[in-house]
Amino acid sequence: MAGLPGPSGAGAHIRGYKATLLGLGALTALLAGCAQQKAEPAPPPPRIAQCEGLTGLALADGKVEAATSVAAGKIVTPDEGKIGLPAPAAFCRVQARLTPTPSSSIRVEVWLPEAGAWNGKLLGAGNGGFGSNMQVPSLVMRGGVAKGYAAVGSDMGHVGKSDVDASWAPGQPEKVRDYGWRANHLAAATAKRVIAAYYPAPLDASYFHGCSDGGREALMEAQRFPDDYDAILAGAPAIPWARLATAMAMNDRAVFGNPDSALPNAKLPLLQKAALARCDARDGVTDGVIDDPRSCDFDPGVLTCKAGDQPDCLTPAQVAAVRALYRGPVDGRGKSFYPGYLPGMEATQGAWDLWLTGPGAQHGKFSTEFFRHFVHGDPNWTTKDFRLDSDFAKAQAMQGEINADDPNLKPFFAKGGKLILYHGYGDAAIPPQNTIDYYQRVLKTSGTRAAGSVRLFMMPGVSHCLAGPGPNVFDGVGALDEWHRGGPAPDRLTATKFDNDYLGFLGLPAKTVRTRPLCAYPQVARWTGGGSTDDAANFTCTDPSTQP
Ligand SMILES: [Ca+2]
Repeated sequence: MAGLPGPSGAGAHIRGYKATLLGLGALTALLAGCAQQKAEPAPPPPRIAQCEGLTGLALADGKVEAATSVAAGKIVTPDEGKIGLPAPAAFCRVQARLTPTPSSSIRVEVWLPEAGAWNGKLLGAGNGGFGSNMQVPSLVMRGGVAKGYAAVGSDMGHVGKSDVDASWAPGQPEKVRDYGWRANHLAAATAKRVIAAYYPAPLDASYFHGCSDGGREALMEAQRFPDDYDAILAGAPAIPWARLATAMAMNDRAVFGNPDSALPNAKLPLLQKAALARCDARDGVTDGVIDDPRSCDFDPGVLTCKAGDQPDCLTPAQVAAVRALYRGPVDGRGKSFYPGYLPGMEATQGAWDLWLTGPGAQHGKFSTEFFRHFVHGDPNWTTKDFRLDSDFAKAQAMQGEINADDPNLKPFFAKGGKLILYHGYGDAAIPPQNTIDYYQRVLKTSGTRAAGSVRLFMMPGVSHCLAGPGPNVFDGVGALDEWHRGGPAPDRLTATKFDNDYLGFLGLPAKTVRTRPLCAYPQVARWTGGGSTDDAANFTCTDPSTQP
């Protein structure tokens, strides 16, 4: 394992996965345009058995710039200057550049396991935040290659300082389209052409996995390009972007709009402790996790200071801010604008501190970047300038390129497509209720095939996409694969809590702390009453109305 970054190095590498996995979000007017973008099927290229021989391969919208054999264990650095990770197996690293329009420049990588190790399938990987690099997709691709998948990812067609940077967008409508929907669609086509050129056997199946913005990208593929993938795994989808970004600006104002309402990190444990004291045991297991925090009737008003501001209580302004975060933003008539966040994980590292309340919290950063560069074209705009009516209307006007909340998945389901959605109940970036709402709209809108084609797994105690006190690492792609190959729709998956969830996610050495079933919504996991509560075997998936 020479050269393997230690846990802290890998943790640093992955922090982007938590910090920046956000996404943009609906379009109908562009569908006709999308259809026009579809290239005519190209004849299969002549087969090239040598990896390096793929260099220069012509693609519909570009070419392969480099193809390099990578030995197992060699450190692969997807982005110059960033930390790399060891290759889990030998593969051929194909680097392509696509230029579907004169102002486009989409970097695509396809990672091809050796022919004898290839499982015949393709795994597409989503990005985080505003894209702009290969960091997040490379993690998913790495996991795919470890299991024999050919894998593909892209930088979504632009280079940014980080995936919280949208300063590349003004004056670049084609780059916004590349980010919004085109890059992943063309990446899928690129991967399929490279696969046809390299392997003697034909492609058997293709899947896509993304979380946060990657979840939005996953749904974009299901909604607009139903032929790209056979089955899709969408985590914590960032939809619809205009509403989400607006809600983020409102959440930022709820906390930072008044100097008295800002909530120091040191006070977050007061909230978590009080919420757990009220609701943790109700699910039958006192484990530091509220199984369905939507049912927890915790009011932060019980923590109100008797007088002044003390470290062990909240000021009335802080109580008001926390209530606003739980409730979610409301419009001028008091009507819910977007869902709120749920009690029980306020003090979890990487949850409220990172997203909602800490210095430089991501809600403020993402909403500022979104409104500055996608909406107003004003690099000086701040959330202090935010006005709900005018800003939301302007945001909606541009969201057609990036939004992916169309619940009509009939074409995807009609061809046999399968969709698994997942979302952590402790997510402080994108509210979990938003995904439950989307799932229910899909069932209502997508016809009789929907019930047999989509599953939702809500994850108790799980933060944004990954980590948290609840079991959070699970084999979603494996579940897609079994389902696509004719198995029954998944109703129960097993998730693991590791001592280091990032290492566990990457398949690197980590210690299992606890396993627990994830149950297809609306079912919940209930302890049978015997055996360890740290072992998934002692839980059943059951109707939530049954008493623990
Ligand atoms: Ca519990």
